Amino acid sequence: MVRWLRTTLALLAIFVVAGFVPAAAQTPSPAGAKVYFINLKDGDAVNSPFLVQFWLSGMGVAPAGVEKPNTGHHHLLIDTALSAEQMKEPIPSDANHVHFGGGQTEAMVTLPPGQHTLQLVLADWTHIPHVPPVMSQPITITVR
Ligand SMILES: [Cu+2]
Repeated sequence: MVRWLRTTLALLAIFVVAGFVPAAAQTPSPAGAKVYFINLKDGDAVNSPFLVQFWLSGMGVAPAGVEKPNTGHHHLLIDTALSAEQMKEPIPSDANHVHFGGGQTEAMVTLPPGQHTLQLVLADWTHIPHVPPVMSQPITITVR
């Protein structure tokens, strides 16, 4: 028992010294889960502000902070993408990464004229994308 404790403490010390922090756990998604835009498709032209409607199949929507299997909340990526590293972390919150932590399934979006890319990403109650990720294809739209 004492030896076990000593070994455990030694290992912990090594982790601390090495700066090793286990990554926050990612939540599994069920097979076949999909998220996509209902009312927009690649190549569309819109007037700003415009409505964006989110569809989710194979999973449910739950507000941020509510831990429940096979659920998540929507995120809209605007003119950006998540790197492989970012896919394992809470999604940033800024003008390019919009959270719908209240469980919203649509939003009015205001963007300046020009081309913009939009992508939907579902993430778990702590804002971390699922494994495998549940995300739409990015679409490019033109704001008139
Ligand atoms: Cu979020």
